[in-house]
Amino acid sequence: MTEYPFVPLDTHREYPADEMRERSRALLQELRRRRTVRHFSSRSVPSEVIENCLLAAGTAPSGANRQPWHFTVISDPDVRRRIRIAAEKEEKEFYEKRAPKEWLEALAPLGTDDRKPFLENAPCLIAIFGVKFEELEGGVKSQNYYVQESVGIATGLLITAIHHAGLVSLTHTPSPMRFLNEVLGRPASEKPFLLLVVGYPDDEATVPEIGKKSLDEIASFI
Ligand code: IYR
Repeated sequence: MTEYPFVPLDTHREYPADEMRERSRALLQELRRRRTVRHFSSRSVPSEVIENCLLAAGTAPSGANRQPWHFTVISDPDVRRRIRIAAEKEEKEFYEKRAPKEWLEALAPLGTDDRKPFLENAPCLIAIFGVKFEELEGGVKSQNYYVQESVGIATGLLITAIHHAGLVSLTHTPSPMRFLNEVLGRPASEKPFLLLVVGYPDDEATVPEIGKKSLDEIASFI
């Protein structure tokens, strides 16, 4: 059993109350500008920006610090096409057969359907996997913990970093997503979490006029 050395916390910064208020307000305003976008330009994105955003996602807390995530960045047009074909096949089943009426009614105002042109138009797809266990030397399995929670937090940071860099994203969840393992050559120990579509918005991009819940609706203080 190895123990980590413990070192003084020297990265924390405390701000005067006014500055803290201002910083919290500024980040709120910045995040309020984020919109999920479904219409992408084909303009390519700088790879260093994507790399930095992935490293930002990788700062997320995780169960036992196992960092149980894997990101596959797909810019190859042939692979994007294969993903589009496989995703549209599943989505057709979903919209025509699998989805309960109530679910379809919830989606109707957003105008989504089984066509996913953004999987080919956008310059960058990031397939996010939760790593259930690592295979160590000699076939020994090392279990990961709180994989869904950890990968969810990392994905939130990734979306935030992408927005902060001035790009837009779309969380796409074709269901089921197992085809991603096959297309991207990932092992069965990795479970697809979601597909993040990343790029610049198309010049004609529109977004639905929807709002976010108020503080009263999302929080209680006792
Ligand atoms: N996966 C489908 C359906 C879908 C489901 C939810 I919940 C959404 O918020 C949006 C879409 C699709 O991507 O179209």
